[in-house]
Amino acid sequence: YHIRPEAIPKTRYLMGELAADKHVKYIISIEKKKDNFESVVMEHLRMNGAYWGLTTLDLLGKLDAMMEVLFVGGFAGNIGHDPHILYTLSAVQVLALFDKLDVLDIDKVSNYISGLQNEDGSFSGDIWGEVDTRFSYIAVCCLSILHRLDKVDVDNAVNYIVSCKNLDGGFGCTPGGESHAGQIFCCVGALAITGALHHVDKDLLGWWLCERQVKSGGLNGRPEKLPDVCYSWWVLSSLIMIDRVHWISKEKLVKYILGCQDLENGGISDRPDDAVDIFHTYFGVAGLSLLEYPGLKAIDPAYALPDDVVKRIFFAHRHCR
Ligand code: GRG
Ligand code: ZN
Repeated sequence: YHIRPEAIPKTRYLMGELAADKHVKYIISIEKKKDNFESVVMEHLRMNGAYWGLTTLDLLGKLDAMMEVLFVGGFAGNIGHDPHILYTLSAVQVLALFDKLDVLDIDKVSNYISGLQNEDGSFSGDIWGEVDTRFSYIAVCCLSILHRLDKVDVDNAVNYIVSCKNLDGGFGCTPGGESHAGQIFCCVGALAITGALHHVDKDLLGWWLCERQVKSGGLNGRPEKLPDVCYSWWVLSSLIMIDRVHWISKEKLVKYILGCQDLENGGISDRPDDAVDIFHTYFGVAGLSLLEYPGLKAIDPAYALPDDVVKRIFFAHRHCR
């Protein structure tokens, strides 16, 4: 994409406020420094990086102002890499952000996804067959965005997710797998999208999730673990989907996220004083959006896309279906 850095205003920020234009600058700078260490490590994740960076810009209200996108559809992590359902979702999300879903061969993409469903309702991530509730979420989310949920056995997909539910109310990767906030987001998100949230014990899961808030105000992903900004997404979106967000302190979490900013060069890290990255910058801003931080667009907790984008997907193009 083409960038106009001169369009970014220069502001000095105080601790305790969101350094919005620094973060815009940071996101844009990543695309420019394609061969530094972080970029090489992240190369296989470029499609996910595009989703994290571009969604953050949209939440900050800077998507249109900053760039035009020259986008060629592809569903691998990068050009020339193997396809995987993880990158397929990021590609679909990026196209949804730009209202360009029509460039897709929707039958081809939805056949690829439905071909990954197994007998027991689970989904594999690619032809190599690893099974994980992350892939159930991705399949359901992608097909819903493409209006093609009818291409898979939704009841069976729901049954598999329910079989990954634990006695503590949480969910794991596979049946019997330990509850983890990331997997909980995937399972609750997929159940929300398919209208099957009645399978969740909201009080039990809400209790487990709100116990993720630690003294500093941050959230961890499992008992006894360190807090990390990305759980502001995984935990908070789940709490919102089950109507239990008032069980944590929003003020303390806002403070924690703001304390993980690099106020000088932009970007957000997992914990205060760690190095920033695009993944935590996205989850920090998305978390603040869920917390209704002023000046940010609202984000949908199940689709992980701005509310206006989700509205456009399900209402604006009704006549096309
Ligand atoms: C559209 C937002 C969105 C996601 C797509 C890929 C995916 C669907 C979801 C991933 C869910 C997941 C498993 C997130 C957890 C990521 C993470 C921080 C893992 C680290 O786990 P550990 O055990 O670290 O290494 P902890 O924090 O427990 O010490
Ligand atoms: Zn993290």
